[in-house]
Amino acid sequence: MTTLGGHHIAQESTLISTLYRNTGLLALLTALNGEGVLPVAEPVERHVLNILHQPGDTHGAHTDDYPLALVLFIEAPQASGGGLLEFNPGRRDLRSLDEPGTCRLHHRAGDAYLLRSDLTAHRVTPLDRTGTRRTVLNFAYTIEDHRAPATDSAQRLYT
Ligand SMILES: O=C(O)CCC(=O)C(=O)O
Ligand SMILES: [Fe+2]
Repeated sequence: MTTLGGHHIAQESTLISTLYRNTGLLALLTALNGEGVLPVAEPVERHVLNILHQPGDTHGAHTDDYPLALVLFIEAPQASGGGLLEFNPGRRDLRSLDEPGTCRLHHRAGDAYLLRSDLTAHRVTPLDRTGTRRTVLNFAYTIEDHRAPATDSAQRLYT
């Protein structure tokens, strides 16, 4: 997997940083979430690019530092090509992904999903073909009174 942190994206693209803070988008996310959704101030993790581009590339099981992830699909393989999102609704423990109830979803370029990503373990299944790419923008958002991230894993992945 190749990643690009938000600080690099902001240097190269005003479009993505502007879209991230778009008031209409924030209003939509607040309506969907049922409570106020706020942009993340931290520059590395607030909007990142993740590219799976080699057979076997995967995004392993984890939970996110911030409460909400809006994932926008720029490129995606066919459902048979891997790159499927897996999560077990309401389950935070990583083992839940190997237990009954796990959802496995395919997305196409142009799709997006919103996930309560700090409380839901999630991962992306390995790409299984050459010549396909799965490229997503992940916009992280927070909510009032959310505590600061407890680990440095995002810094290690994106800087
Ligand atoms: O690519 C995806 O669908 C998930 C991305 C993700 O979990 C992340 O960037 O933290
Ligand atoms: Fe995530």
